[in-house]
Amino acid sequence: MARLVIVSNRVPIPKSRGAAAGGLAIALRDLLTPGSMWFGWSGRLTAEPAAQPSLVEARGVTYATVDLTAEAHRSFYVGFANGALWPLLHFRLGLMRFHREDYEGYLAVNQTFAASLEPVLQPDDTVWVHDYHLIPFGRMLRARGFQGPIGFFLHVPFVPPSMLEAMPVARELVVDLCAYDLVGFQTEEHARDFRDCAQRMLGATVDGEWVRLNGRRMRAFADPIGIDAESFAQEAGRAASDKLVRRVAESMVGRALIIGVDRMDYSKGLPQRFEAFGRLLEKHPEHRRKIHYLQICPRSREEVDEYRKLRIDLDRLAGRINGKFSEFDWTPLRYSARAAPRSTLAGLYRIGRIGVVTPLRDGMNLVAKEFVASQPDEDPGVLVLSKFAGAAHELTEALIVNPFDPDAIADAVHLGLIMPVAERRERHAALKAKVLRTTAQVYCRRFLDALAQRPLVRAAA
Ligand code: GDG
Repeated sequence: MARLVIVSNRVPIPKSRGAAAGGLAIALRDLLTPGSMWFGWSGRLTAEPAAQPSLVEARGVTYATVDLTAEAHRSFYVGFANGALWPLLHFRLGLMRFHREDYEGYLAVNQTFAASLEPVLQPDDTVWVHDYHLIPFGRMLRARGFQGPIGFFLHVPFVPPSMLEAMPVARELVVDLCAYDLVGFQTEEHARDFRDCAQRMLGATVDGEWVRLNGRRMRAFADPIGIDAESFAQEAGRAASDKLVRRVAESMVGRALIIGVDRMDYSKGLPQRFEAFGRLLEKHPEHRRKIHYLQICPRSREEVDEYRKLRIDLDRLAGRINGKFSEFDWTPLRYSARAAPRSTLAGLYRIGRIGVVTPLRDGMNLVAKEFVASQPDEDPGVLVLSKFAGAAHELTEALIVNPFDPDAIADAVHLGLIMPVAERRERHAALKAKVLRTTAQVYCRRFLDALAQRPLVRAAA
């Protein structure tokens, strides 16, 4: 059987546990059977990185990592990937900071990665590349002579041509995506936007999911990512005995818990959500003293200015809401910038009466699925979900809101708080069935099956 090689920016080597709060590490955790390899950045900055990857083996899986110089990391990761691509792909043109030297650095790091992976590849390996940090990687690996299948999955959204064109190197990015055999997106909308870009910007021919460019065919399809729903649900059940979960439950003294869990990122719509909570307490004073809103938002990407500004905004907003509505024995909003252990998180989702997931734009959003999986079937809570999260394409029984409208979020939370148990059960049963169906395993299998069809595709092209 062909060996699977995963390539991603960060490599979650099992012993470095705490590092893996991101969605990708979790989705791929179960895919790596003995014999497979995971390649990427070590997380270390060194003055003179070795050309060969350093290899660590854990449970039969080889983790191959390379170091970066501080300057390469700045231009590749902070500058181009997170300072230009991330805002662009989340529809935030105003936050996009494009500098040609950052793009050069991005290309150079991709080239370094391709140069150090290629010598350790075997001819019949299958290579699966992940996310926006590594768009040119496939073309570069191909140029070094690797002939096996190379697939790419974009975890974040994609944008229509009119928006992508604002990026000065848009054409290059679309050409690079077309160099893969298969590109997967979270939703059909993102896949279609990409095919439109290939057609409009490169003159490619599009036929259903297939894109033909310069006599070569590639496929761009939707493959929504999921979670390991069964085991998450079990973990949530067990977590009732978690010390921290018990302490939170006791501190609620019968009040309803509204819970939000997000990396501290401007795409997650946190200021609007905080504002919505203030609106809820204003418009529906009957809920005062009867609810608590707990927002867990571990800090992320603090090297990027915009993220530091967000932290300051949230501190200010939280202070304002608590200053306005707190009583001597009731604080409406609790907000923590520290990461919680995964089992605690599962337990907190379970005792949550309302899950608020209101990103302004999100590839999928796994928190929505984790909240659904964790809820008790007999007395489930309600999910309030942004229409701009990929998850909203599947989880249509949630209360779907426009995340730019704090009043609409407040109204949905109110509706969730007063919703009769029969309706909550009905919605939850439908949502849970979906989360159990589109799991992380199903997502991986679909992608790898589609990638395995590629030799036939070549023959047909
Ligand atoms: C990208 C895309 C796409 C969060 N806080 C803590 C914690 N988390 C975990 C959550 C969840 C994961 O991190 C976050 O995943 P999301 O999907 O919500 O968002 P991104 O990190 O932006 O992920 C996204 C995803 O990739 C997968 O393709 O869905 O659209 O942006 O699993 O539970 N985990 C722990 N403590 C925390 O405090 N342990």
